[in-house]
Amino acid sequence: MFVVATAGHVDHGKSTLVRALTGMEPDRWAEERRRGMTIDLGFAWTTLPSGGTVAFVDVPGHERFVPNMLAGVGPVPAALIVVAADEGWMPQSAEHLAALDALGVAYGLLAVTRADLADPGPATARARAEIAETSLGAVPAVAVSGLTGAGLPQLRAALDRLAAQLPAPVLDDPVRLWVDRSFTVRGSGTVVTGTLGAGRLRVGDELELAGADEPVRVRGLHSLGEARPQAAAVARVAVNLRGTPRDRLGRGDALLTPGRFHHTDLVDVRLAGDAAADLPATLTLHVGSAAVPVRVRPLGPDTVRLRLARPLPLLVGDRALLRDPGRHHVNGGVRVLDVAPPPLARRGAAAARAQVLAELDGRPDLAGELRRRRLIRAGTLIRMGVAVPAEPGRDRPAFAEPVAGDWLADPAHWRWLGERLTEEVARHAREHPLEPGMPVDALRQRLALPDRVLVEALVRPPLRIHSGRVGAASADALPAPVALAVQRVRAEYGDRPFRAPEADRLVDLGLGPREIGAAVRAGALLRLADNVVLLPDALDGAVRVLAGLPQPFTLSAARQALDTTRRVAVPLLELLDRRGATRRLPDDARIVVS
Ligand SMILES: Nc1nc2c(ncn2[C@@H]2O[C@H](COP(=O)(O)OP(=O)(O)O)[C@@H](O)[C@H]2O)c(=O)[nH]1
Ligand SMILES: [Mg+2]
Repeated sequence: MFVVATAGHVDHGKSTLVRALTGMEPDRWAEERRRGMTIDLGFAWTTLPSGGTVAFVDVPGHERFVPNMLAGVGPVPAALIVVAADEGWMPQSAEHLAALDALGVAYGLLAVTRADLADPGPATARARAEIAETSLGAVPAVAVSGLTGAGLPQLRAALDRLAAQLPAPVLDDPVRLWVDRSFTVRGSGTVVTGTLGAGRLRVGDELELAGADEPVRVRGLHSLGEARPQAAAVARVAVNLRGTPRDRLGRGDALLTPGRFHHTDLVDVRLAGDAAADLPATLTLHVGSAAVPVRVRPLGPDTVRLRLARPLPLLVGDRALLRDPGRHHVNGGVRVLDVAPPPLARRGAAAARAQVLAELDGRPDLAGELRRRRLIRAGTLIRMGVAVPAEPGRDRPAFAEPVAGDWLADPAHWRWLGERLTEEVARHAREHPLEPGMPVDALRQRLALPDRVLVEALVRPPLRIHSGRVGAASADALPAPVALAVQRVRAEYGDRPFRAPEADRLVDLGLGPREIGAAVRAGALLRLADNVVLLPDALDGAVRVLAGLPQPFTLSAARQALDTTRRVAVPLLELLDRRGATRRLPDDARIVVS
């Protein structure tokens, strides 16, 4: 289905045109029919020559009802702009076009109506020139008469061509259905309607409703007047909700895929339109079908912070518009840059923030978010509209690998935290020499980390966690028999550090695979291969010895210098290669990397 919203000045023939195209009555209210004027949104649909369906959201043109118009066009990506041949370009032609431009609507069509009353040429030329200046660019124009039916076949064909241009909807995206109407159907309960722009809905789905504690359940779905088990974007849908009172929701609310949206009453945005400094302190933010009063705080020349009167489920990159209801003025389009911006408490924070915002363009950017937020859960980012590759693999860069649980960290910040942790543990050991390490929770507070699992993930050998404390792993911390065995290795091999105990000597010492494993985890032994272990300080010693050799050196030269056997020398050099201390050359000789 292809959904298009009408736009244009009052009495220019929008509703007449929708009626002529669909045979349906877009003016639903008795008052609208009595006054011959659209007040609220109307809905109608028809089949196009291609066999596809077009659904119209017919909007009111009168200046008093611009907020209703905005609720209709907000979620719809294409517009049918209507201008009367006999009246030409009028104030709400301009205001509606400014709104479409502010929302970044890029697909449209011009219908010059009432062509039976006047030459459509001048109105067409003026309207096309105005539209060309906006996000819609050059649009096709068709002269029509809703009265005589002239031009309607051409308009249908043009609608078909427009439908073919629209990008395919993303069916895997979460649902955010902005409610444009809600009513009660006897025997069924509450029904809401909206334009489903992405994702799918099925009968039985649970959805989130802002402000409701419980999820709401889809009891029935209608699209184009028929009951359906499911609906896929793009579609006009009517959703029957189980057990949700009618007064719980209305226009401007949104039904959401649970857990996928961040409700926010504070956003930083970029403006296209009036300069930030020229905006009044209070305006109305229109996004989706919602209209919410906002307080405006200018930050940069074209960036502002908006405090919303009620929270909305907004995502980075969302488009919205700011309007001054008193002046009938669309102040401009808004691109959401940040839906969870930092507080601006310190002196100079606003200026610093303006600099950060100057770099943002509203395209979700995972690396940038991590750099700015340093540490954040993947789920939190996803709820802000920042995609995080879920599966390890080709598409997931290293910085998108969780450091613990679903926590992501900026790599530089994570390294810095690791260093801080080591310092704190060392300091604690100096101040409390008799304690067996620093409590994990004290470290968590010291490093201001939001979750214990982060502390645990930062602990690396030679540090380790034991009984809720982080301390230096030492032979003392090992089970007594293992500690004793390691001490004997040290006694026997301390003066020939590159000689590894033979397998039967290990057995004599009581060092089986499990004991060796414990000693290695504690950092008391270094395992080169099965049954080949050295004392942990051997690595640095080996690099010093090898650096003293003429470079490059052969395996045999290394073995002799280290006074050891191939059994040790081969895996030892391979380990040094892996750690980047030595490099193997094509001819199998090596050099020490300084
Ligand atoms: N002669 C003529 N009158 C029209 C045409 N389209 C609309 N009208 C009349 O113009 C008035 C306003 O039309 P309407 O569709 O309600 O305008 P809207 O406010 O843009 O929805 C009505 O009296 C219509 O009958 C047309 O193509 N030719
Ligand atoms: Mg109308």
